[in-house]
Amino acid sequence: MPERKIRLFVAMDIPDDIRGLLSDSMTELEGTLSRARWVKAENLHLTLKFIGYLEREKFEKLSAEVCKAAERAPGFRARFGKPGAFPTQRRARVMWIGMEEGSEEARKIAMKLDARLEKLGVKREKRPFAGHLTLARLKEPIDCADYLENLGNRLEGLENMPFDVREITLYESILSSKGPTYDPLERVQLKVK
Ligand code: 2AM
Repeated sequence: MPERKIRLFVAMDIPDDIRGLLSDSMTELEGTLSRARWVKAENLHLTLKFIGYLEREKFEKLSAEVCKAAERAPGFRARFGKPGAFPTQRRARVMWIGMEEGSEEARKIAMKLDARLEKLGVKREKRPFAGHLTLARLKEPIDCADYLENLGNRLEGLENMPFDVREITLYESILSSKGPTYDPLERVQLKVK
């Protein structure tokens, strides 16, 4: 891809204690599910808007639109819940953790971003927003019901770990043969309630 374009997305970050808990459980499961590409602990995030490749000269305008969307969206309390899979548990391609609290607020931010960034030529998301934290991607679809149950037991504590979301982050995604690196370019504060 030419240097004049950068690959971007907007995400919600997660607190370090949750990152640590997820990372421990993922490491324990990794050995039993080798056909999966597990997300590196430092890369865990909840995507609000995937932007894709954008011409560098449009970056300032895009960043300004992300700021405007954030300014109008109040900070909120979030809590992760149970693991799940897309498209279904029996033919899973992606394993994730769902949001027990805060999904409506996250959806509203995603909608605002979708509408604002369309003006800059970013494709609107066709699928309904489903806030999720991706843990693993499968090379081929598998029945992952047992893994999800196992994961759910290990991650029971998550439901008692609420956290405040006060900002969103505009990331550059740099792809390489070693996997993606996510570079935070801007951290944007949400509206103080
Ligand atoms: P996912 O967790 O649903 O897979 C950075 O690539 C992030 O953007 C990923 O976490 C991914 O979310 C999300 N994303 C959404 N649509 C994408 C696409 N078409 N290509 C790559 N990533 C996408």
